[in-house]
Amino acid sequence: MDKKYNVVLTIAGSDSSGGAGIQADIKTCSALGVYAMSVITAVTAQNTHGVVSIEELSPEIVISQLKAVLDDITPDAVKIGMIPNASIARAVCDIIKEYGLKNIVIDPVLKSTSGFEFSLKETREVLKSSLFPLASLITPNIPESSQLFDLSPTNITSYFDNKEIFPFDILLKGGHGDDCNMVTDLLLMRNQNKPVCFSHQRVNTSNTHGTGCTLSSAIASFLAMGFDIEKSVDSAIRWLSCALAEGADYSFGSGYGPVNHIFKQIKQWKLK
Ligand code: PXL
Repeated sequence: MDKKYNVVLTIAGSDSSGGAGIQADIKTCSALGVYAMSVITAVTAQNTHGVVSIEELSPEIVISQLKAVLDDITPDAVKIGMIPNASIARAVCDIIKEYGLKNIVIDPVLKSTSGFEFSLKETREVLKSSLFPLASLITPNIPESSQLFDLSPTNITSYFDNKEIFPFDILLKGGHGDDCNMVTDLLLMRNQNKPVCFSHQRVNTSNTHGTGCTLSSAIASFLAMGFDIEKSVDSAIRWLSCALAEGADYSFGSGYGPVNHIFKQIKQWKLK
């Protein structure tokens, strides 16, 4: 029998301004009707202009959070965002294996929208060698994809020619491309020989803080509902375009504001 509610676990950092990280993930899952559980890896102090400071949690408390929820509740999908250091990366790998977690979507958070570097070289090596191979889908933008995988929209054949080194699907997000009217995201899947292209209108807005977190948790939400990767990616991209478009009059702060995660709910519940 189909479950009435689906569950996503997000493992990510906290954003005090509420537009990215754990906060974006919980808002996204909730807006899409999925129950969100959250394991926090780091606390950032930030606003719409940038990150002021960051405190990494200990691997022990990350493991303790993970075990507490997983001993009780099995998520239908997992979204992984900020992994601030190699010890936490290793701890998350061990737990994924121990609990046999499935439908894992990783947003490789290297930098914030405002340019703050979140990930050091040693962490990136552990992510690449140990964490990414446990995922169903990784969602880098163009700079992340070239840094991590030496893949760009013009050389994606190296993905299809080297499937043994890419045991996961990749959504190469095109938002950093130079076409100011259209964005093309490329979904590279292990069981295909060419990419699936998602071309969509670029939404002209400065409220882009947390778009990566929001997209990856939307994909995890659709996977949790039982859709396949292609359908989940397609639905998440279309939903994010609406949340970006609806962000225009949802402006908080004077820097990069948030997307409007709750555009549907606001319309439904607006008090007269
Ligand atoms: O969007 C990347 C990101 C991920 N996680 C946290 C963040 C940000 C960007 O600001 O703050 C906690």
